[in-house]
Amino acid sequence: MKHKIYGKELANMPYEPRPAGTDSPLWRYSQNPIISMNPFPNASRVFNSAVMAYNGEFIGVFRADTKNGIPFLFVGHSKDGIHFDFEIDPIVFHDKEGKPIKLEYAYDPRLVELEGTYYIIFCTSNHGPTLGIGKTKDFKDFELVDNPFLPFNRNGVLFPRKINGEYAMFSRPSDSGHTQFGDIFLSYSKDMEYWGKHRHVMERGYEWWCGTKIGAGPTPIECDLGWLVFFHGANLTCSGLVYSIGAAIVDRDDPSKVLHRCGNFLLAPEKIYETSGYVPNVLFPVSCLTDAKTGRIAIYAGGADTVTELLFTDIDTVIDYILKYER
Ligand code: BMA
Repeated sequence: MKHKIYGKELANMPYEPRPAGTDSPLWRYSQNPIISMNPFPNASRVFNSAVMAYNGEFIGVFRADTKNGIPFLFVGHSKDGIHFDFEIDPIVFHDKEGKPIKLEYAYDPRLVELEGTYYIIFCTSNHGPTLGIGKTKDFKDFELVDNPFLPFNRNGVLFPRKINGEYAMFSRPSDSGHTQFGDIFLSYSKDMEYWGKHRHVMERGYEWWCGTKIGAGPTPIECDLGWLVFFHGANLTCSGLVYSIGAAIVDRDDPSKVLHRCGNFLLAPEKIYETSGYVPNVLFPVSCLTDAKTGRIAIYAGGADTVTELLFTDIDTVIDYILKYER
């Protein structure tokens, strides 16, 4: 390996080598999609969901659009990171005093362990879409932080460790609807409740494929060059937005500094489960697993707002590609 992932080993993560005949920097699992429509009672579609290693196995917080169309978050368990058993009741968060909170909706969760607590960052409503921060120690009891961000905001991605002593979070300020603009920003917090020191990180419109908006995806991966950041980029076409996957490397001590940004997308919707579905032409990366020993990376992504799929790469392949097509 030329490059190094700074993180834990994860020998049992799902992985397949790049198939012959492709030079794509990301490749799809041969058995995709891993979660198809109607996977459990009251869930019509599970997509844009987050998975992490947990107690030698895997756990996920899943966005399921329920049978009345409203998205909520559900826990799922897996031995192999591919086949999941879902809990059929949605996560119910409570406030600091233990009082249950009734959310209007919850979607696009990101999941990260930090100092022994598991944080779920997702989109929920506080008089319009904005970021919710949930926390749990055991995936049974879930507390919600008291309205950390103003509306309108989405795509909150928490860094997996403090940076210069503070929590750091990417987000994408937006509007109340299907936002047709959006850059990635960085915010800091000393206590996970009050966020500030906002910095602009990356703009849309760098290239056509991400001309309308961009938003951070999986938890940033710490590597020898800095933080490897996968993100989605959307481009407005005559038949709506097309969502592809991009990547960049930002500075380890100041993630608002972009060191390398790939001009090309890494993967765009091509397969039928990405180009056809509830919302066609959406490939939306949300979480990843990494193995520091081999440099392997697995990405969980939503396909067409309908299914969940797995993609693979490795640290050398992805960094070589970013540097080759750096803009
Ligand atoms: C975004 C979010 C995502 C969704 C995408 C495409 O605004 O709502 O959940 O995957 O649109 O519909």
